[in-house]
Amino acid sequence: MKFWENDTIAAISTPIGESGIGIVRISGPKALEIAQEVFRDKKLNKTKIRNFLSHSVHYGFVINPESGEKIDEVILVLMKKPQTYTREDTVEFNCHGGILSLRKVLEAVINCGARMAEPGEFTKRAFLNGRIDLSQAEAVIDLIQAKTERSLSSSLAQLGGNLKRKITDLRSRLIEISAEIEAPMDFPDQDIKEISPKKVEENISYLLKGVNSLIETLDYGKILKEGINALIVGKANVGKSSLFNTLLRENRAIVTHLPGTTRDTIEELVNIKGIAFKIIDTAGLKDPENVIEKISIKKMMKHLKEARLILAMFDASVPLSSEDKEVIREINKGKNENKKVIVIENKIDLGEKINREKLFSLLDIKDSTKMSLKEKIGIEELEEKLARAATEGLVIPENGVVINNVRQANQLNRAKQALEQVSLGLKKKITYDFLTVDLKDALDSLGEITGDSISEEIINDIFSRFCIGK
Ligand SMILES: Nc1nc2c(ncn2[C@@H]2O[C@H](COP(=O)(O)OP(=O)(O)O)[C@@H](O)[C@H]2O)c(=O)[nH]1
Ligand SMILES: [Mg+2]
Repeated sequence: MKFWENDTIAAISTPIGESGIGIVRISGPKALEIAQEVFRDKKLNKTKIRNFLSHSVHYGFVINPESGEKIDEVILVLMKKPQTYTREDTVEFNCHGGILSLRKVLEAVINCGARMAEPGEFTKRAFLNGRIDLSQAEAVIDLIQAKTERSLSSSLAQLGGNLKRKITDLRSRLIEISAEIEAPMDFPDQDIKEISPKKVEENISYLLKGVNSLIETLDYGKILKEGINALIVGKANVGKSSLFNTLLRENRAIVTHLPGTTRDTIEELVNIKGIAFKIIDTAGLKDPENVIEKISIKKMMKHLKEARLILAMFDASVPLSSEDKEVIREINKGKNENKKVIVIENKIDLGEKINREKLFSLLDIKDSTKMSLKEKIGIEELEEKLARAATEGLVIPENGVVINNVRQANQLNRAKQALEQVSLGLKKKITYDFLTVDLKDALDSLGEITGDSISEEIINDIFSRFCIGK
């Protein structure tokens, strides 16, 4: 894809398959002309589309302009620039959603001079035409892929420009300070007063604070975007699969039958309190290799490494067994500050014979969730604990500005390092002209987040992750 193309593009913008309607979208300087070639009104007459009001809809047909044969009955949606997604003239044909008719409509449009759009090319045009910045364009992908309410509202906020505004604020502060530093050097004869190191230092620390507060939101942003792994562990028959099924039933499964990362697990993505959790259960006794329970516990524990959350289940109705102790040993082995363990005492409907003090001291915990999956006790409490554990210790910004991708994080870290260099330089009292390189570097890195300073390859890389027709 070339950096800048001013031709007219077209694509099927709805999923391929049978559906109520399907949309073929055309954008570019010739969108109206091309649409006119293939569109006929209800009496099959050619109409002057340019005379239609912008943002109006029209009933008619798409025909093959060579043969005159009808392809589909459609609603034409006309949107003249600049108030469109791409800021170019845009026409959308709402067709009957059959695969073949959509392809034929697209083909007719292509034959009349449009080019097949590359993935994300409509959104790329919105960016190149200045309607949105790069952080907003990235929010479009996140919005499409959002699986929970929280990730949806976070990407909507970014699409609304909250990250863009924050970055723009930091950049303009940087530009101001650079100008004040450079002016006396650029115009030595004009007797411009040099800015005091104290004032530079104040500005740099303001900027560092701003950059750091964004970097801190990455962990939360990633959880919103990618979800968090929660592994259920416990001895045989303690109720692991029952818990897995209960969590699925009570909460919408986001993706059914997520392929397990290994053959010995089943995993489902569920939405609990607005956060996506990948709940992992060991496949259990259906797998002949797992019949011997000792092996099963070992296999389960193999997954301890990758899980951020462990749901450790014990049977409250019987004393702790040697198997329980093996589970506890494995959990303790894998413990670290990034891992959280939620302890569940299941089957309380059958009485409580478990030695709770012993359990708490072996695991070094102060609290557990008493549960009966049979009587539906403790499930809401567990869900609240899950949501709390997922976000505990993370910075959840009040203003909603969250970064969630590595590209943005890398640029912020680069800006941070450059600003720290400036700060160091001030302490060492080096001359101002040495600071300007680092100031420029900080400015460029922030500019890459919004797309103000960015290379063609990076832009192409970002938009290639989109789907066709967006
Ligand atoms: N009484 C009672 N039985 C339960 C409870 N939770 C699970 N069970 C039963 O315990 C048995 C084993 O459950 P399962 O979920 O397959 O355990 P897993 O081997 O850990 O996956 C099943 O018969 C369940 O119906 C509970 O809270 N109370
Ligand atoms: Mg099971």
